[in-house]
Amino acid sequence: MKIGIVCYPTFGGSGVVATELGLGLAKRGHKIHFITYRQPVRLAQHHFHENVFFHEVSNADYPLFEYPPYDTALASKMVDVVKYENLDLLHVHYAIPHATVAYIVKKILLTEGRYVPVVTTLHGTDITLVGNNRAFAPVVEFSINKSDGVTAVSQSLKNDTLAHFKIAKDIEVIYNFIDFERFKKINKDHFKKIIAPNGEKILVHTSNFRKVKRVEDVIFIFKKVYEKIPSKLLLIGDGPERQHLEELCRDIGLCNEIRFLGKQDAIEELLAIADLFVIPSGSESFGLSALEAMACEVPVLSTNAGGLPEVNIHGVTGYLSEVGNVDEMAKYAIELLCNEELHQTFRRNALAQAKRFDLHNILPLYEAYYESVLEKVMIGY
Ligand code: GMT
Repeated sequence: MKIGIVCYPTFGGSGVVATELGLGLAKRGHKIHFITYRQPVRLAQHHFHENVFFHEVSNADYPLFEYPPYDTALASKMVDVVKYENLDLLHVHYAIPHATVAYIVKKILLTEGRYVPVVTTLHGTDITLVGNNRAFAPVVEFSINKSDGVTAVSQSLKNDTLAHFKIAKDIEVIYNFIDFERFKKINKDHFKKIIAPNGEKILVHTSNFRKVKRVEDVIFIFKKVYEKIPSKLLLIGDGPERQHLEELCRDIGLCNEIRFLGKQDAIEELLAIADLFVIPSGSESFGLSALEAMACEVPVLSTNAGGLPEVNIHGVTGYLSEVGNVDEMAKYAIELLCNEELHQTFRRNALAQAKRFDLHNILPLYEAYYESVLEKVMIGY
């Protein structure tokens, strides 16, 4: 198949999923055309592949435009690529604005007698935080309904979508996935010695440091753990909350125990030395970062928000608590980190659970879904 993938090229989960999906499909023989404003992060990290193409959307600037019209530039590029690369299907990731732009593209191509089916994948904040906002809601609802196929990355996100919007389409749940060739436990003992020279336990959090991630809670949980167990905290990623979080670490006197590592490409090397992954999000459609940790045999301390309970199993692969229940999360962390046998069991369980989301199991689901959408379009529904 010739597939156009539209996504955000940044470190965010939706861009990562879109890129890894495209690369996986390319290895299975499909021709994949990424269309976005910059080369996606995970694409830039990959070697050349003959089936992978990248089409950069360049935004026309003009003094009149206080906000350069990205949607228009993207639509034009999509029309161009569908026509000249003869694409069979467009798969857009993150509803805003991609599902809307895809609808316009479909309409433009129809004027030339060509129908390009559109699959939209909902990732999370496009529904739960941003999409639900009245400034976007009518357009998001309309665009989802106009897609030929709609997928959500968890059952919880599907339920949220149906609760927030009037959706006349079936939504297929296709979970996030993991590439075990990259995410696996590797030996990084030399690195562990640098971070935790006296054998301290290592807690890790990765995110985009937005409010919804509740990184403050990570720090408060860590403070309680540190009071009982010699430990270190690695905070990986960057975002709007970082300055405030650094100040918080100074205020509570834990600067030497908490390290801000910024954005990192080789997350798996950091997960290799982790004893516990902490994700206390207020909202989380799936929690790809938790899955990455589990694939590296790291148990997960999470909230029970959104799709997290579909990934992390309470008392088996980690623990789940109500959002904001820092005391309970710290208690669970201490219990686990003080019990070596339990910790080893959780490590094994985390890996076993992660295997359910193996890329090789999930890719065929997308392929089958594309086929079913194309078939429906052929027979006119
Ligand atoms: O806000 C983020 O976490 C980034 C966001 C994105 O769309 O880039 O991630 C969302 O999509 C990921 C991939 O499907 C999911 O694993 C994340 O759980 C989801 N984030 C939220 O729902 C907050």
